[in-house]
Amino acid sequence: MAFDLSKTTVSNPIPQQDLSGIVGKRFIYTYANGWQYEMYVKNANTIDYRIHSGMVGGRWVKGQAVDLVQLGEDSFKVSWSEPTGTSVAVNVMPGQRLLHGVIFFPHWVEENGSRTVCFQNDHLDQMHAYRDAGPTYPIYVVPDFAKITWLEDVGINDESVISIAPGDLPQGFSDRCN
Ligand code: FER
Repeated sequence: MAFDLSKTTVSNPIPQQDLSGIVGKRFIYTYANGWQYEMYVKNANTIDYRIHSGMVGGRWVKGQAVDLVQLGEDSFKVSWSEPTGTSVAVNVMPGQRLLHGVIFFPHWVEENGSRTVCFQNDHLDQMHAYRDAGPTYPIYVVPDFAKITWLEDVGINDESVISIAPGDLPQGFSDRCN
């Protein structure tokens, strides 16, 4: 059945949810500004990701808690706040191979992005310390569309999908298109 937004009401504004079009998927995408990212939607509440290029290229993260909702038949929204204080909201349209992200960087990341370039899970206390030291403001807002160049269903909760640093992948890994 087609996605049905018509049944929402003031007292029940939440449309029918079917996350099967995004949960268990790995996708690689390049923003209009040239930054290349990879996201694995490990389950309905968790992503793993790698940043292949851009302002904080080389950064990678496992087990980031996210909010994930369906907005339309081919439209999903993933939102979260990082231990660094960076917040992200990504709209994903897998069927259209299209994505729109808005990244909200604290000022300290804009000034010293390389501090966040690591396997974050091994440096959570340090990231929290940087976050709390700031400065937070002004927030650097980066809104951009991206083209999804790779999309595959790899299944849920597979710790091997994102398990090595972006720089340790085989040559050309992120440049493959399908
Ligand atoms: C994305 C944009 C930004 C994304 C992750 C980030 C996995 C994370 C940014 C950061 O913490 O520096 O599309 O997808």
